[in-house]
Amino acid sequence: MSEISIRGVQIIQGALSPEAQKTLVAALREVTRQAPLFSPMTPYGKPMSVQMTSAGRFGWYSDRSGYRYRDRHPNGQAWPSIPVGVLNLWRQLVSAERDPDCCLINFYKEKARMGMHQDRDEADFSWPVLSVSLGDDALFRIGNRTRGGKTESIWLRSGDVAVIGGEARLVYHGVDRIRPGSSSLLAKGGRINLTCRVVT
Ligand SMILES: O=C(O)CCC(=O)C(=O)O
Ligand SMILES: [Mn+2]
Repeated sequence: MSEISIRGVQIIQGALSPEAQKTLVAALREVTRQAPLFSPMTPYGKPMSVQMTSAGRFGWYSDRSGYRYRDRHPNGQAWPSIPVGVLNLWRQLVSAERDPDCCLINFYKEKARMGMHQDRDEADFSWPVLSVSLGDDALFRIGNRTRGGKTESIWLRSGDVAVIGGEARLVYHGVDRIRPGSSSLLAKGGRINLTCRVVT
């Protein structure tokens, strides 16, 4: 385990052991069984390349009406609970006082990417965002608190965890690409990212 900070984003490399990663993936399979992955539409009318679902009180959602949180999956059911392994990470690395309201589950197939954006659909930016990487490596880009300017990139690997809080809470960030086949954690390949946030 080693820790680095890039533009205030704290990255804990190797935070999850291979065993812990496997346990988490099994729990996530149960979440996606109840709340299947879907490809949200951007407000601009293009489907995202990343597939998503959520666990927790709220799930992140997007369509023609914009980005927001909803209390149910598009199938009409409440979101499943956040797996305890994720809650434990949050309690260790972010807060033992309050659990996250949302654990967004992003799934990247080989060509998926995520454009530069801020996480800003939450009510209180004093709460950090916790981000967990599982499966194939991802080239994560970190920019500034306003769009544009110089950026720095880092390859996030399976088991790495990032805490995006404090001065870094509103930095632009995105995923340029994944490195297909770089991990054997997921039988069919790809990358899972978990993004936990306090919403209200
Ligand atoms: O996949 C990642 O590492 C980042 C995901 C992200 O930024 C988000 O879901 O807001
Ligand atoms: Mn984000």
